[in-house]
Amino acid sequence: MSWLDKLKRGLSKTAALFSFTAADETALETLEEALLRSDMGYNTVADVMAEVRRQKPADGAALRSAVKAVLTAKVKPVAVPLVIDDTHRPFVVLMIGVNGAGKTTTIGKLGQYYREQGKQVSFVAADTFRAGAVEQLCRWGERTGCQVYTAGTGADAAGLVFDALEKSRAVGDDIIFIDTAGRLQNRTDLMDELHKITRVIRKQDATAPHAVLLVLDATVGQNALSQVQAFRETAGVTGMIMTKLDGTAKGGILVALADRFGLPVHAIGVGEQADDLRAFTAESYVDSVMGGDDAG
Ligand SMILES: Nc1nc2c(ncn2[C@@H]2O[C@H](COP(=O)(O)OP(=O)(O)OP(=O)(O)O)[C@@H](O)[C@H]2O)c(=O)[nH]1
Ligand SMILES: [Mg+2]
Repeated sequence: MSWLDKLKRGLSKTAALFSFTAADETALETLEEALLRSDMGYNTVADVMAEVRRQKPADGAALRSAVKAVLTAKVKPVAVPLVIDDTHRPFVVLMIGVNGAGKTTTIGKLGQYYREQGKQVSFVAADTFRAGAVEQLCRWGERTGCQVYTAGTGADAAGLVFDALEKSRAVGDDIIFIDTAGRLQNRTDLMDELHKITRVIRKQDATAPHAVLLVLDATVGQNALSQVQAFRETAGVTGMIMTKLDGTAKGGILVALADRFGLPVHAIGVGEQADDLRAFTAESYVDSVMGGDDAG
């Protein structure tokens, strides 16, 4: 099954609602409901509806293409790939997010991707909080041929990060991904730990971290908004990766996020395997939300 098929399968529950036989009030109501069900949120839906109405679509096909155009325009500005600036060696990427969002898995996938590009990549197991977290990242290291820096469960995460960056620079890594413990956005103690990690990174390289990636689980729907809000303020998020789009009908949340924050969405997760990560593009995303491959 192709990744687009996986994505469509996840979103197909909403997709069926996007074929219209007319552009009348009933169709517009159906459209509004479909957008709300995809977890786009009231404000964004109201905005989309207003723009669609302004275009005065004459029939079902015109309505469908109007929706497509409006959604694509909203999402396009945030479809920005992650750029690895190779003047930084290593390019330091800090991965953050709530528990279970997919941080560790996404690091594994990114490691695989950049190894295939010929980069020398390492990981830091700075989730010293959850039992099993170090081992999980080590398995990804073995699978992808990336060095993993560890200090074991219970160790000081910031201390490990400091040492790992020093070693990484010494061996000439191109990229280093720092895995962190999952933390709820309202846990100030854990948010403080994140600050401490950032401070320690800057001691090794004043320009780092070069990317702070917030990993978001698409299946949480509207809750993603408060996660972005909190992590953006406390951790200086530079971009996002949305996971689990293969298993959800709530993919509309991405439009709400684009609308509200305008932060780059670098990639999307469409499964649990090493190659289940895709660049995020507006067209394929909107196609998948709307059911895609018709003339509309
Ligand atoms: N279907 C699907 N599952 C995913 C995806 N990304 C991650 N997962 C699964 O989600 C679960 C949690 O992933 P982890 O990578 O451990 O998440 P985490 O953010 O590191 O979790 P903590 O370290 O506990 O905070 C695992 O079972 C992953 O296999 C995805 O894109 N699609
Ligand atoms: Mg993890």
